[in-house]
Amino acid sequence: MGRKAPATDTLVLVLGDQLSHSLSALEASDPARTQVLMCEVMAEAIYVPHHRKKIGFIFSAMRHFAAELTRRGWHVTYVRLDDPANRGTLEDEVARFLEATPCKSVRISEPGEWRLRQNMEGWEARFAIPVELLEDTRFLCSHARFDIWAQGRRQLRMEYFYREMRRHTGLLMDGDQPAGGRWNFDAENRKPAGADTVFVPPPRFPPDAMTREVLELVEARFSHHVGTAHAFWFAVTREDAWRAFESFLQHGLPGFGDTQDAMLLNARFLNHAVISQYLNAGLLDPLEVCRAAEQAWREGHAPLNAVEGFIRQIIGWREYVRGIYWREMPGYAGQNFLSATRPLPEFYWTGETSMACLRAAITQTIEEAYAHHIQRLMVTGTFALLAGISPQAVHEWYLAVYADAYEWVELPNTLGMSQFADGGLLASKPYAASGAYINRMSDYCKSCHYKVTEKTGPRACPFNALYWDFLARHADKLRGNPRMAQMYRVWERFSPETQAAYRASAEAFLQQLT
Ligand code: FAD
Ligand code: DLZ
Ligand code: SF4
Repeated sequence: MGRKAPATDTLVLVLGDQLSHSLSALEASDPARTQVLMCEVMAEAIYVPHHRKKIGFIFSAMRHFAAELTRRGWHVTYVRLDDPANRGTLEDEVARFLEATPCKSVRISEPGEWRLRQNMEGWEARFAIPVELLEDTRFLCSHARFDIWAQGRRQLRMEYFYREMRRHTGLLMDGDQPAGGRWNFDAENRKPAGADTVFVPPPRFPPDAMTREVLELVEARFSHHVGTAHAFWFAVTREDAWRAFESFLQHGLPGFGDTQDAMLLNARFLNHAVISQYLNAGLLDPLEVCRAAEQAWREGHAPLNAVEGFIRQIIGWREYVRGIYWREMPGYAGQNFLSATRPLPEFYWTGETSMACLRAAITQTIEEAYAHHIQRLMVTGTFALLAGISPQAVHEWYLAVYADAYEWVELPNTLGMSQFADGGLLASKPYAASGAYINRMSDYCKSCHYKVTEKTGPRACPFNALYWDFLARHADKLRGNPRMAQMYRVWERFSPETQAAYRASAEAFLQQLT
């Protein structure tokens, strides 16, 4: 700080999840006439109590990216969290920079969260210079394109959006037809993992001096946040993130589809890519990873069901939830279709519970700042749904604990897909399930205090009674859903005594939960 530049420069603010050299704000700027500002600020680290590994990852990746920008000839000002002059918010740091270094305008690629966008929309008035918010072109579907697709549709189903994105990107297309003659190979995916399946975990990158300094800072300033910064292994540069992705291409991608929904106590990552934290922070480019996956199939290194499944997650789900987020905010965050109000149980922050599935998913989350999709959806998510936990409390937890969590992607997944709080905008039915599902897809139940085959009583798997209690509690809202009709017919065939036993068992469990 302190260099007086002539007021001819543009200030480009680069956020902690915008670590891409192809960022629209950088591409639109001339390094010779641009001041780049990056700041570690307390407000972004604590608006939810982010996991210590997540803060460590973001700060270290920011510092490495700032150094790369400088090497490429950009004039970068980097504000550290412990800079005594640090004013603690992005807005106040931009103000401080402009006081010392007048600029003629500010340019930013749009942020990924609504709250920050709202805040930035007031900056022009405060700073009395133009503030330009550019589209984030790292996404494959612009806001306008998503709105055109969504316009006039009764239901916004991902599958149809995904087909549009296949045509738009040309990925896995043979002319105007899907490769292999089908858009979706899910029917061949989602098997339990055999006990003898061998999984290669993601590569671990030992922290360099820059990362070690960040981790010390995180332990000193955020020791009250969930997790630990110790045993840190994330990549913090694009180069290493690409190495991690190449390891997945070689070892994980061929079996990706088969074990997509499996869960195992001793294999935390199975065949998952473990790249969402890199994609979302900007270290990896979504189109580039999808093209590499397609090439792996075309060269015979991975089967089509796996590659199609992987590409669908990225150009389908990832883009689709972002489209929903920006279309539905700000009202979306407050939705609570099932009027769920129970506070989040304390064990979500500690992993201390007798339910082996939740203990595994939460302990892993605390240690790694990572859990794979089915752990998030069908273990921590389904339990919260069945137990009637406030979707806003669930949302804050997911946003805090995962290294890949930013509201644009986390909120629709949590509030919509997992908690059905949007009443079915995103998912056609709630992801409710009894213990049988977890037992089929995992080895968790074998070591559980509870018995998955027991339906009621103190040692019965809590998911069982909670499942039927959930259906009974929400019959007025869910009975008419055609995809729930079959389960309601089963419930209605139970004798009044059986129904009462389920409900009493669920009630007893929920009482001790609070
Ligand atoms: P893989 O299983 O290997 O999938 C490959 C990639 O596909 C991921 O890296 C991710 O970029 C993308 N992807 C897969 N599923 C989704 C999805 N449903 N939505 C968006 N992208 C997807 N993902 C986040 O990136 N950030 C979040 O904050 C987040 N919160 C979630 C909360 C809940 C309740 C649920 C059910 C899912 C959430 N997801 C979130 C989606 C998904 O769980 C993660 O993207 C995935 O687990 C990341 O691990 P991976 O890289 O090993 O993914
Ligand atoms: C998540 C995060 C954290 C923990 N810290 C910072 C920070 O200090 N500086 C910064 O520019 N960005 C940070 N981020 C990422 C932002 O919160 C993110 O850019 C917004 O949530 C929009 O997606
Ligand atoms: Fe989870 Fe129930 Fe299985 Fe225990 S028995 S691991 S609570 S599903």
